Amino acid sequence: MTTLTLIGAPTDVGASVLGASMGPDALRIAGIARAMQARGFDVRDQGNLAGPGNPQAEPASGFRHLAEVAAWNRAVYEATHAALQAGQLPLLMGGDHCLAIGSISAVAQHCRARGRRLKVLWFDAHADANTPESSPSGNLHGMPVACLLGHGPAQLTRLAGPDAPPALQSGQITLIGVRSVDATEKRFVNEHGIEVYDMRTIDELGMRAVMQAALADVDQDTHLHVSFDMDCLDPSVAPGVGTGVRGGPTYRETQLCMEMLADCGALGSADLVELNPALDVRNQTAELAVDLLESLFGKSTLMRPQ
Ligand code: 5AB
Ligand code: MN
Ligand code: MN
Ligand code: MN
Repeated sequence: MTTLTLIGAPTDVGASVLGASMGPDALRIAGIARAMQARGFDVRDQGNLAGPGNPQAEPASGFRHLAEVAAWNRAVYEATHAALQAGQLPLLMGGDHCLAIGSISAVAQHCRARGRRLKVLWFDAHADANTPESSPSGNLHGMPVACLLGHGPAQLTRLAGPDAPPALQSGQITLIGVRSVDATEKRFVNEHGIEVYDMRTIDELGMRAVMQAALADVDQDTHLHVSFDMDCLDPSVAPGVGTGVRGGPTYRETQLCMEMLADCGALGSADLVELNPALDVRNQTAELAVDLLESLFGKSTLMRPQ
């Protein structure tokens, strides 16, 4: 039986809208542990990591809260790495999306040490590819993709050690659901040749073809990491997010993504981030997150034999 380790990171230091810090408890209240047990996992809820509070300070040299973001990411890195080393499947419960720097850096280090191929699927309304030079806000939840590719402050690009290479090469990450991209991010994504399935592509090709293409190079030897920003979904179904953008995938389209990810059988770790209970209505976005995670981990409504 696989052990699924729930890692809570209750912080919103990477965002300017407050509230994502309550995400882990909202997921617990929505029954994440029970739902994952029902999927056949031995579930260990590690509780919440500790870290600095949110100073709500103005940006300094292009960032808000760099020291605090670095401290949280070090904690996420250590917890994620320890879980992977113990043969467990870590599920990061954020928290804002800056925390994926820590989780994915740990996954990359783990895969590097074992010679395993890593592929990251990044579900998001945003590209999260700003650098401190380009960011319009200074918010570090808008920069994790750039940091993971080695563009950002050393405190965040070298979590695996002073001599570690960037966590990812640009061919290892695919962005899905994108519809709000800053001009500078567009340039970054294009210059680095990052694979992107934006909403227009999803409209034109349909979610099934997009997911088939995104998973085309994933095989049984691949460690697949899913970084899921709840604002990927249309805000009409997922209101509990700090930076919602209309025109996202529907409930069914997102379920199909999760089901196809489950079918590929390569999932090794995941982040569920940017859930903001302060903006939610009766915890429905947390319940939706648990519902999607059930599908991601193999719950199926399929009525025909496969
Ligand atoms: B999220 C914006 N591009 O950099 C910026 O929610 C938004 O993790 C970032 O995807 C949104 O501030 C970050 C305008
Ligand atoms: Mn994001
Ligand atoms: Mn987003
Ligand atoms: Mn580069």
